[in-house]
Amino acid sequence: MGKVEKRLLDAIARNGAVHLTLVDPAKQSPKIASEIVSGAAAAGSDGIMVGGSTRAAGELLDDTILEIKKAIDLPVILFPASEAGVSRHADAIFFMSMLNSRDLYFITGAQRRGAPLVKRFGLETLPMAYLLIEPGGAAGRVGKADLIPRTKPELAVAYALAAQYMGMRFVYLEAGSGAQQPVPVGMVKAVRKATQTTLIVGGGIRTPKVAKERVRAGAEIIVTGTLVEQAKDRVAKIREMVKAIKSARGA
Ligand code: 1GP
Repeated sequence: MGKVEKRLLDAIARNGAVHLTLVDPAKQSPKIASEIVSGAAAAGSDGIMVGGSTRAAGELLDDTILEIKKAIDLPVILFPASEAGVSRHADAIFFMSMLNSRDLYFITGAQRRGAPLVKRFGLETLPMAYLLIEPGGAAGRVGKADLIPRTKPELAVAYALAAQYMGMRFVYLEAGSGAQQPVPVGMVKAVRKATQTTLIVGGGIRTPKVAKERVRAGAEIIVTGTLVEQAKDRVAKIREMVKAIKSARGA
């Protein structure tokens, strides 16, 4: 296990759950991205995920990561939409497969193309199953996902078990960025109960209450993107979110 994974697991062991801040390089300049993550770090977020859009690539991706790393010392984990989302400047990469895509490219194609680069850059890999739940948002559309219905937790469980049996250590239940409805609590609970992987939940989580319910149901990593992009009083908003996530298990 690499350093970043160990740091995440240690933080989960200490606090019950952690918060990751998602930054999409296509949505703001590298300078603004560094301001966003400085706020997130001050508020107690545990790491930064970079990616989430097909335009998050090349120089813009590299420059965003370099600015982020200048500003803070939280781990920076790539969250690539394709092989173009690999950067030598990150600390680690969610080496992910969208198991419920209808397109082989998102299951093994991008991975085959990206793997030699990951090796060349010496990036730490965090093997992750990326499961798209209704409504799925842009990630679901772009990734041609056969969306898991909100009413079918058993289907999410089946995919998550398959991921575990294939050796993936992380499962991400994704409702899509900006989703009106986050992943249902019952689905989080069912996946938690049936599997031992580290469980990530994201998409449409905007309030501490919604985050807390999902941590109590078994999520160990909560991802928010939109919240940090939009918030005027960003640090206060993330601080409330982080507090809810880290106190959820004890309370
Ligand atoms: C998207 O789950 C993440 O990949 C974050 O979603 O932007 O809705 O927080 P939000």
